[in-house]
Amino acid sequence: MQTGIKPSSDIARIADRVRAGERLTFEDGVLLYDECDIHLLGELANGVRERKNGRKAYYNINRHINYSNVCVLRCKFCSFYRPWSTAPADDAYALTVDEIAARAKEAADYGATEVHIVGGLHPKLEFDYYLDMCRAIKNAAPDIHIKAFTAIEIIHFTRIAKPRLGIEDVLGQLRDAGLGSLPGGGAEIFDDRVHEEAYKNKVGEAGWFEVHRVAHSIGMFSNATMLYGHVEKPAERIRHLVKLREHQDESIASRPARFNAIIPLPFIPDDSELSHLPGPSGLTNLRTLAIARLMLDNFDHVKAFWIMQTAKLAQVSLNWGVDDLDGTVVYYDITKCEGTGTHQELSIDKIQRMITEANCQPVERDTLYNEVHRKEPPPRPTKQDELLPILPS
Ligand code: V47
Repeated sequence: MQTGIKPSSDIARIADRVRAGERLTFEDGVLLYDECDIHLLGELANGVRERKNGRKAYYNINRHINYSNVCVLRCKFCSFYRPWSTAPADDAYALTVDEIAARAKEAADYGATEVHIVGGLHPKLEFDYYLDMCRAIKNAAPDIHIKAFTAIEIIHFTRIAKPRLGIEDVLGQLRDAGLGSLPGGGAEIFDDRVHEEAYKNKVGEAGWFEVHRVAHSIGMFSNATMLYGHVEKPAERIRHLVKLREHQDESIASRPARFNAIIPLPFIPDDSELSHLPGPSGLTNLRTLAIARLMLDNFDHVKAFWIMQTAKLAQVSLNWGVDDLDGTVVYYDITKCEGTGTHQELSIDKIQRMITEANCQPVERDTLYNEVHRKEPPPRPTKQDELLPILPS
């Protein structure tokens, strides 16, 4: 892509280093945010993407299940949680194990290879609920991969288990019950000031990394996220990415598993305590996805979660460093972009078309990025409203 805009000598030097496959520094990352023209950023990030993944763009057939919105934390950016109370809000909910298993089975019947399950820190659900959830899903849908529970939930489980357990025991028991890998949520921004300002009750950076360190040590893969566009500054985003890169270096060098993907998540202000803030622009989203690709040279995949990035921006980002869009999703309760409801779904045909329109090759993957080749397309519900709703009626 030729833009005709002459980069400053600093940016030109960074561009040369990217083209030579060299690692960028924290200062380089900050400069890219401050100064790099969006077209050059796209060219550079796309070059790295092509070195790692060619023109492939991955998606999966999955189902997100948010088991409960009751949460003790009260993070300011979150509009999903309902506080625990003896008189809970009308829309506070917790699905039963049977309801979750029924949704997983339904997903598997329609071709899903993964359920992605996260929820709030519910003060009354016991650790057995989460173990039973995994067992019931595996019973109902033996082949489905369970990617579940952010690092924050895992730490919560160490505290509610009776007797209390360490992280390794919690992960070991969940794995025996059927857990396959960890999603990347709950990372937010690894910075004390931002933590204090926006999610001060939440387990911080040390706890988040400890859970992923233990997961990688026992051979369990995971993802990483960055929630940006609220009270943090660009330099704090770069520091967050550098911390993830350092952790990934260690996992690659000394552990049997590592992070599969980075998922930069744009802050969606609606209905949160930070709803007075504007949220990041589309251009900031594109810039952040591209910079994540450039900074995280030891991550194989950069995912644009279309639910939060919007389908159109996610499509554009396939030429700005991104090689993965997440999946069909179907229901998502944590954020609702631009007035969408809980039913947020892209059909397989639609995802494939989006990818082809972006001049990429659609590749279905499983959770661990093995390619999935099907003889026939999976069955689909004849009518959408035949699907089980997210909440029991
Ligand atoms: O942990 C909460 C974030 C995360 C808001 O691992 C918000 O494959 C923006 O982690 N605006 C959940 N973000 C989503 C997540 C995820 C999504 C897709 C794929 C993967 C993966 C992980 O969403 C939460 C929190 O960090 N979040 N509220 C909000 N208002």
